[in-house]
Amino acid sequence: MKKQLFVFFIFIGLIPSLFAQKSITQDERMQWWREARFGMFIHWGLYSIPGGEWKGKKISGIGEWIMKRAQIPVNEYRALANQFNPIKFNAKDFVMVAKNAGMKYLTITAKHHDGFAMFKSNVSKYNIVDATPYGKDVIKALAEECQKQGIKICFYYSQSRDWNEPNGLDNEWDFPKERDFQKYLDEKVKPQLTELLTNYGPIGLIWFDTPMTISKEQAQSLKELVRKLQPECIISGRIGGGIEPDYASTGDNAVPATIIPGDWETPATLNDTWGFKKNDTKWKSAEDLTRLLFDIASKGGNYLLNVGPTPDGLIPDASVKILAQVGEWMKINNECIYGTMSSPFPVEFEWGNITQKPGKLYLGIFDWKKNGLEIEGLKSKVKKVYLLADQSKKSIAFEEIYDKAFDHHRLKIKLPLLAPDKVLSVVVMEIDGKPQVEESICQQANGTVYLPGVMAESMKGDKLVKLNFSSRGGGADNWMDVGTKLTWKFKVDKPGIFKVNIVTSEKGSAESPTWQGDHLVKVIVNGQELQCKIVADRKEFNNRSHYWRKIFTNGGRITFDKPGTYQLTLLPIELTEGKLGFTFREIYLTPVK
Ligand code: JFZ
Repeated sequence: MKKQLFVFFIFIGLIPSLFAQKSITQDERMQWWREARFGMFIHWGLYSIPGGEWKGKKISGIGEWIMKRAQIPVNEYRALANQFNPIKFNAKDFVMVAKNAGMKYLTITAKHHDGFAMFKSNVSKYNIVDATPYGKDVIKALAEECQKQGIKICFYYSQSRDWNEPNGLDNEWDFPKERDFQKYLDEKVKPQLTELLTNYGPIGLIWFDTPMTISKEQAQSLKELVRKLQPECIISGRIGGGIEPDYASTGDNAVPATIIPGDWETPATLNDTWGFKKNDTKWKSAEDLTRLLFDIASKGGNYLLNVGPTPDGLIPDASVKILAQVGEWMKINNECIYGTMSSPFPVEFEWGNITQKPGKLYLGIFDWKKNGLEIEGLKSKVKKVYLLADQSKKSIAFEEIYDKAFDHHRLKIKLPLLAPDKVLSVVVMEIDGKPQVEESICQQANGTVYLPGVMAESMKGDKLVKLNFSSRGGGADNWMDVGTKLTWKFKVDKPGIFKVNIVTSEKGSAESPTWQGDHLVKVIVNGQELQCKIVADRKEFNNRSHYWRKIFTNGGRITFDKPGTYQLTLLPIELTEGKLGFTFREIYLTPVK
């Protein structure tokens, strides 16, 4: 009897914990995602059938937008479902492609703007199980396979645009203008999100997109729904309504020029489309993608790389091959990607970039320096240097130099003659404690002084202002007024004559980047004044932001006659009228031999 009473009380005592909501901190929620760094995006839907062509005509633009781009009537587009029969689809193959590339999560379009659900839905018959001859739930198959293979399954869901619903947003070619968006949210979006967050096990994240006019309350109610059903599920950057997402999304294919604090992700294409297009063969090289993966990690971000499966259910061969090549590199070098943090230096280097883990810096070098690499401004004590690809971790010689007069630290690393990897070679530096770097800008080993816009002090009159350099191409966004000026302080230890190169960048859509020049600017440095007109003296492909080139303007010459700390000011005198403004990115001061 006594024992029974004891058991009874134990049971009573446990009741509150049965009802307690397990609360989760933001760091806990983001943990797997920060560790992952690299994921696969899958854009797959009915649009893969036309694959960029409608009634014999090529339709320009991204493949999954064909319904809108060709203004296809709802009834004609819906009929595609009768043909959708991806019999070659095999969830295991999809997940293997991601896994082999070193990707840790997979985000698939559960419903894109066309409104068609790639999962079994009781909310709308317009779904892969009820409306196609195929009749099977590919999302279910993928979710199960991902769980088996230790990959996080995540869902893209278009919460505002729905070209199949009179109350969804954005189909204005086939539906009357008036709509009841709230009704659409209540009757389709929320019930479908509930299905997705109930029937497929734990979901890594929901990738919302193009929020359009969704209100704060509406976006908040979606966030609350996700939190209620799966508190651990991450909410991506494009939920809208000014609602705080769990991480930020950059523009598509946009790689920022510098470190961005906080959690963020660059979604990017392998060619120029997300959804499959028959004629898009503009594949990016595995080399470029690998370098971008490292560069993005160096700036603190995740890389979400897209594949667009064919209507019969295959990831295009070219995509499989490219990702496998990235995977080859990852097999040897993944330590410099998974779970790393951004570089201790605020800017990218001309030879590559840096990631870090406690006690270690990883130099990702794509421009190998057979005469050795010099790092300017690292104050931390270096304990050991070796190649990541070298399993024996054989020490590489290095020298730490401190210039007292300048209070300047320089590290010389004696690299082997041959790069261990043609694409991106990784040098590991073991350091004492947290990395410490000099605050001021240093002249680089090759003599160049690199003055990025983000590192300038920007003033408008006597007020500090903040320019935004995270736009596509990394140029200033919306610099429209002549009142704003930028100033840098920097150390020059190898004086001489220098060329002033003013670099602006293209911006706009990936399909048709734009640029505007003819602005009049002034550069003031060391008692010398230059005035110049921004013209395209040289255009340079930028392997860090593909679609948007750097435009170089030759601004003349300046002299530093002795070593010292100098200051340079850039100010516009006259800005050309127009929407683009002064897309200033950086100044290079390059020594004249
Ligand atoms: C959206 C979609 O419209 C597109 O079909 C695709 O799914 C892509 C991943 O996301 O397109 C966008 C959304 C936002 C930006 C660019 C394209 N943006 O912020 O630069």
